[in-house]
Amino acid sequence: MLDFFTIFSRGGLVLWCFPSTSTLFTSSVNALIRSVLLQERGGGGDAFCHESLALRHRLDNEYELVFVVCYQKVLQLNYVDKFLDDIHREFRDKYKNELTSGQFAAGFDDFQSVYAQVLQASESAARANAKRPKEMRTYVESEKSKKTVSSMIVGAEQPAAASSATKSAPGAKSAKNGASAKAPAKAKPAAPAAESKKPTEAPPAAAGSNGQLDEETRLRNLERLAAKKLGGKASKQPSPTAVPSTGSETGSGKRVKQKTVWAGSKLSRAEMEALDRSDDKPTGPNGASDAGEAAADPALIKQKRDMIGDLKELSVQPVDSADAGDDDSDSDGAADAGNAAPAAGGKSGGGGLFGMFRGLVGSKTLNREDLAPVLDKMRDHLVAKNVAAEIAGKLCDSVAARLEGRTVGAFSTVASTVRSAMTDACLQILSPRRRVDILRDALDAKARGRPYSIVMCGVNGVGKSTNLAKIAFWLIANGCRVLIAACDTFRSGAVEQLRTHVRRLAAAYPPESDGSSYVELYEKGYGKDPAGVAMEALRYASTKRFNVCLIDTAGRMQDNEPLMRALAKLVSVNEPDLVLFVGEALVGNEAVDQLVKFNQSLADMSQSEQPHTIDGIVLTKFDTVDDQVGAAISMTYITGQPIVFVGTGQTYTDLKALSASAVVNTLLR
Ligand SMILES: Nc1nc2c(ncn2[C@@H]2O[C@H](COP(=O)(O)OP(=O)(O)OP(=O)(O)O)[C@@H](O)[C@H]2O)c(=O)[nH]1
Ligand SMILES: [Mg+2]
Repeated sequence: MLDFFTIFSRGGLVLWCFPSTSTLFTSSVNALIRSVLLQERGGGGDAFCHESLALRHRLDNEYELVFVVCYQKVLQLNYVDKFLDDIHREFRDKYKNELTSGQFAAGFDDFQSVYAQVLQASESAARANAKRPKEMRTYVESEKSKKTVSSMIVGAEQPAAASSATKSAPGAKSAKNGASAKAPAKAKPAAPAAESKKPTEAPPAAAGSNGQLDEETRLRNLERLAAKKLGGKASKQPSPTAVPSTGSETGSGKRVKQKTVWAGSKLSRAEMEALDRSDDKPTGPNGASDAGEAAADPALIKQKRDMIGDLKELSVQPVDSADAGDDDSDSDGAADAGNAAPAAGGKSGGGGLFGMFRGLVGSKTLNREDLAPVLDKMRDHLVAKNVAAEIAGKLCDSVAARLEGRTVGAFSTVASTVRSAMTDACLQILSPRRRVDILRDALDAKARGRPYSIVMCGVNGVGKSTNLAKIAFWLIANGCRVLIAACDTFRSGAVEQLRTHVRRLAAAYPPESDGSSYVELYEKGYGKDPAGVAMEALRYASTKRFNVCLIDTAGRMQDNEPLMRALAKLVSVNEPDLVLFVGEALVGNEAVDQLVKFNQSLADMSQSEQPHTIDGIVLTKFDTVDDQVGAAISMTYITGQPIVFVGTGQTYTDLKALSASAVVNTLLR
C-alpha cells in the first residue's frame, strides 16, 4: 500500500529507497523538506499532503537521518507510524557500525529483505486489528479530553491578556493579546501616538493649600476661560514629524466624551480634519492646509536622506542586566546559534528561565523525559513573549523531535541544548524561503515601463494606510514615482487620510521641472467597488508612467464574508505583483486566525484558477511591544512568508527591515 519509502541524511545523501528507480516522488519529498523540515513543522506527527500524496517522516537525531514514507492520501493507513518506528529501529540496528563510522559508500542494498519483512508484519498487524471488534475509547483517548487540555493552555494566558490591557499603549488591542501570566512585568513605553497628543497649554493654576484660589489666580483663570470661549485654543502643537492620530484630549488636558460618529454618516469639515491622522501639521493645529506648510518641515527633508537605499534593519534591544546573567551565552545571536552554550560554573545563582535546569547531564542521549520539563518551560516562555499558544506548542514539539536521541556533550545542559535548538528553529522560520526585494522589483518595473503593484490588506486599524505612506516615502526617496490608490471606499475619512499623506509627500518631493509628480493619489470617493477603483488606478499608473502603484484597502475582520469576498475579487481581478498582509505586533493568538482566514479567503473566494494568496507581511506597531516579539514568529510560521517591513512608529522613517537575529535574541531572552 505504500508507494514510496526513502532514507536520506540531513546533508541530502539518499541512503536507501524503494522502489529504487522511481523519480515520481522526488517533488513531493522536496516539498516535505522545504515546507516541513526546513520550517520547523515536523513535530506534530501529522501527515504532510502534497498533491495526491500523504508523506510521514521520522528523524534520527543521532545519525542525522530522515525516514520518509509516501502513500495515496485517500488511504487511511493506520500502521504507518508503527511501521516508521520499526523500520527506523531495524535500520539503525543493522547498520550501526557503518552509521557510527560514517561509511555510507558501502551501500545498504541488502536492506530490501528487512524492509519487506517489516512492511508485511505492519500490514498483517493492521489487518488483524481491523478485524477485532472496536473497543470503547477511554476518556483520555477521546477528542473531548484533548480539547480540554488545549483550552486549558489558552485559559492559562487569559490573566496576562487582562493584565496587559492595563499596561499597553492607547489603541492597543490588548484583549486580543495572548501573552501569558508569566510575561515579564516591564513598564512599556507609551506609544508615540499618546505622546503627540500631550497638550502644551499650561494647566489651570493650582489651588492654594487651603483649597481656595487667590484673587490673582482666579482672575487669570477667568481670562483664560474667556479666551477659550472665543476659540483661542491655539497653543496645541503636535510633534513636527509624527504622523498624527485621532485624539480626544482637550487643550486643558482633560478627557471629554466624544460624539459617536457612525460609519457612513456625513462628516462635517471639522470632523474630517479631526480624522486627518496622516499629517504632522508642523505649523497649524489642524495640519497642512496647503502643500507649502509640509515643504517647510525641515525634519521631513532630513528624513528623505535617511531613507535612501535598502531599509535599515531593526536594532537589537539592549539586554537588561537582570536578564544578561541568564543568557550571556547567546548574546552573539545568530552566530552562536549552532553551538550549545557551555554550562559555565560562574553562572550560578541566576534565576530566569533556565536557572532551575542548569545541572550538568554529562555525555548522554536525550530522551523525552529529559526534554519535557525544559520544553514545558520554553513553551510558557514563548507564550509569555506573545507567540500564539498553538505555534509555541508546535515549535516545542518540533525541537523535541530534533533533539530526541541526540547525544549532548559533557559540558552541555539540557536547557542550553534546547535553547540552541530553539534559536536555530526560530532563525530558520524567520529566514525567508524566498526574498521579497521590493526596491529591486520596483526599479526593475521602472526599467520595463510598467507599474509594480502592491495591495495592503489586514484587519481594521492595524496601520495599513500609515505604513503604505511610509513605504511610498521610502520608494520615492529611491527614485520611484508612486501612485497611491484609495481603494478603502468604505471607512469614512480613509480617502482624506491618504490625501493628507500625499500632500505631505508631494511637498517633500516637489514635481520635476517637466511637471511629472513623484506621488499622486488616485481616488474615486466612497461607496465604489474597490476592485474597479484599483483597476482604473493601475491603468492610470500605466498611462502616466508611475513606477509603483500602492493599493490601500479597507480594514476587515477575517470573518466578514462579504468584505473578504471583495478583497479576493480585488486581488484576482487586478493580479497585483504583491499582496502584503498588515498585522500588529500586539496580536497574540488572534494572529493564527487572522492569517489562516485571510489566506483561505483569498484562495477560496478567488475568481482565478491560480489564486494569489499572501506574499509577505508588514508587522506594525513593533515599537509598542517592548520585548514581546512573538507575533513575528507566529505570522511567519503560519504563512511561511517573510516579514517584508516592520513598522516601528508613526513617522515616515519608522519603517525597518526585519532582523531575524534581533528578534530571536529578544524572544529567547
Ligand atoms: N506606534 C505605532 N503606531 C502606528 C504604527 N503604524 C500605524 N500606527 C498607528 O495606528 C493607527 C491606525 O493606523 P491606520 O494606518 O489608520 O490603520 P489602518 O489599518 O489603515 O486602519 P483602517 O483603514 O481603519 O482599517 C494610527 O494612529 C497610526 O498612526 C506603528 O508602526 N507604530
Ligand atoms: Mg486605512
